[in-house]
Amino acid sequence: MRNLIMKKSLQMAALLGALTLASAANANGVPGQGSWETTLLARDLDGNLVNGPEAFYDTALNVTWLRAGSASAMNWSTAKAWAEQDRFGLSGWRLPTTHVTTADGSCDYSYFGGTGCGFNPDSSVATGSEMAHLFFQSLGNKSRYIPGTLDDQAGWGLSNTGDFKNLRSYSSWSGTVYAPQSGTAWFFSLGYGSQANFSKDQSFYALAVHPGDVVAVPEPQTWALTLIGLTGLLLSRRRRVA
Ligand SMILES: [Ca+2]
Repeated sequence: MRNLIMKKSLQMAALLGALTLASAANANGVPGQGSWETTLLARDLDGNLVNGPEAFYDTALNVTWLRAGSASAMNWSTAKAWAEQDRFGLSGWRLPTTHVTTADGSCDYSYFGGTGCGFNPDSSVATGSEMAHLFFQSLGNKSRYIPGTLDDQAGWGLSNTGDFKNLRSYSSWSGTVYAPQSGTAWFFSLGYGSQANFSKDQSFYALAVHPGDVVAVPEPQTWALTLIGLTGLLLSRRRRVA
């Protein structure tokens, strides 16, 4: 009975965590915290090095994260459409996925010995969700509770946003639908280091990822200019030889 009450109150805490807006962090990355400095490789996708990278190749997950998260909170369908739009001449972008370990796809509370739901969810490459890996491993952030306890953890929250833009201390949609209730989908709280499912009508933020390493795709015009440049170079060389 006590366990049930505790579980209910934790579920409530997880939901509150999903809805509470702590801040819209956009600070510089924290050196030495997490692996982001070596595992998130800057990718310039717009051919302009002055404005910085547009994405980061995640060497651990083998996906490329769009540098800028969504500017606003959206319901799940809108967030999915936002993530899946073509960018830099490239299709195939998507919302991050959640790895669900239970047979029926339901919640398996991590603070009761499970892996997929609540605070401190699995963040491993093989069996964790992509956002959990980003939050815990790459950026070295901490969940609200000390793993296996109900005690607040010093320094919990989104203390490191790496070099991302619009990475907010708020919930972010996963592209994975919650199988037992198709009207809901998984989310990850970048404020509390927790994940669960919530009604698709709720407004959450979104991140976009692309499978593999996305490198700059030159526009046809750029190719043409490159060819003209090379042809000119060859001609001038020939003239010099002659
Ligand atoms: Ca750029």
